[in-house]
Amino acid sequence: MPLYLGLDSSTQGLTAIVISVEGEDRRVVFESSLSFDESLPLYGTTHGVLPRTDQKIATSSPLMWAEALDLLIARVATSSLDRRQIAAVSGSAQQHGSVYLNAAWSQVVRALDASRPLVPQLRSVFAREESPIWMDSSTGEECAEITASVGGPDVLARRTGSRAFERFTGPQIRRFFKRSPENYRATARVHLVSSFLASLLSGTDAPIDHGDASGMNLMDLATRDWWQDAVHATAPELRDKLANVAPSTTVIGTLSPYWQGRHGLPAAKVIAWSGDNPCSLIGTGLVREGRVAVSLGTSDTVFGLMREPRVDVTGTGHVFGAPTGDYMGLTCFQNGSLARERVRNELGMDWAAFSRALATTAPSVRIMLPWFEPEITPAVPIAGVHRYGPWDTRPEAEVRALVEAQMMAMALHSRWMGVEIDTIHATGGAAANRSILQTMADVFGATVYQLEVGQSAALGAALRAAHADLAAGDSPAEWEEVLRGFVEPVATTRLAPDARRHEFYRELMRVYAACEAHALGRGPDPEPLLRQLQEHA
Ligand code: XUL
Repeated sequence: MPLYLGLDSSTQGLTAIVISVEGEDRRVVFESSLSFDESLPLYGTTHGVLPRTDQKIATSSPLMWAEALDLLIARVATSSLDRRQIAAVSGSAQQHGSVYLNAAWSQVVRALDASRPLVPQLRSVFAREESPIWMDSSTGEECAEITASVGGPDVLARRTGSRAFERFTGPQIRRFFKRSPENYRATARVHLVSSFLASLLSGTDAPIDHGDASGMNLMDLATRDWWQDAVHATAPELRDKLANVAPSTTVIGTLSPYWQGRHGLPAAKVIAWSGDNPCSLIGTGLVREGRVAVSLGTSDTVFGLMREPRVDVTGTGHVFGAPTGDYMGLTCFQNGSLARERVRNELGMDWAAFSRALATTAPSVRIMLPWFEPEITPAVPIAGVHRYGPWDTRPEAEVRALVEAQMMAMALHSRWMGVEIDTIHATGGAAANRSILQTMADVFGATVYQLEVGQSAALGAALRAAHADLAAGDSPAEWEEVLRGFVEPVATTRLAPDARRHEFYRELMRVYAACEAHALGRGPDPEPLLRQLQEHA
């Protein structure tokens, strides 16, 4: 019975899911996660991020990601699974983060020695010890330079799927080139987190898949290849330092002798890795246009499949390649679970009390802009929480204001996708919290479902492995067939919107938009609007 392994290297940890996809016996047979902070404390990360001296800079350790892979694969190999049945492996990783490797890399990765752990063998391959990750917002200057060089934000958005974003890999590479020209010169290969880990598994210099490549401001969405103008605008001689791009379904090789010799795994196929959001698209079952998923993780994201790339020229969202060969629209918010956790901690609550706070309060006319960290959507370079309206200082009111703000921001800033949202598949850690999901249903005016498997990125990676393995054999299967039984929304978890509350939120969202504009210096004082709504309510 073939087994498929999906890995997800997220901001805060690494997860493995193994599925069995045999006839009607379709289930998750293994699931395990580790937290970087807890399992690998020597690296000194907090929530997976290295100590920060500047709120705009966020980096992590590629060596730590590699060590986590070694640790978790050991867990898979020593579990009660029949590991010889693993037929294919794929993965998911936090998007945009980049790994800078020197000339020794390609040889070292090909010749990893199974008698020694991974980490000491990799110490000498980095041209940069730290990897900038998606939370980094330090490249405003580089974004402007790249944008100007290619002919403006609209051109960049139409060609690559996004205007220049600080966390995208192109601007990050440019900053590295400008700040550390020597180390940039010593860089033979720039990988994404996804293609770096895929390289380690396959013992090759893996390609970057279309899904993750479209988070770089470097790939042409139409040709699905590097776009020369953007590559030139980013840094000199960059083309040679970039791996090839390839469809997400590409079989890039087999598990290298290292994994076979050290952990007793078979020569399973390694399928190109992708970003966590493209993998979650599969893991939430969104292989047709129409529905969206909301992922409540370290970042909160709203995404859905698109048949044709409808690029957002207003500059809020992104169009990425989808693992199905279609496209996906996505809007990303930085103040996701860490903001929820922070408010919960400050109020001295546990998650049960946090949920109770939501369940026992009613919406009212006040607005919080929850920018505890610099925000991606809308672009907020300097962190700062703003409050409008008569402030209610009760802890439960603070919780409600935060969650309502997050949901209103998501509803407002996903309108560009042009999808009438009536059904949402909720995923990510906080999707376990039904009070948060009820607020989501009320704000969006949509029915919200939870999914059987919460770890949608790792599940999506495992399902991609299954799909690619079947496609490479005698019995290729449609995506729907591969997904069947894993991703259907669970009917009993259905949360319907409260019509009266939704009516209220539609009004409140107009006020929210006005508060956002005001806080960003782009609109008048929203107090009259707030008062008007109060009188009306
Ligand atoms: C998406 C984004 C985040 C990361 C973190 O554009 O930046 O969702 O992928 O997981």
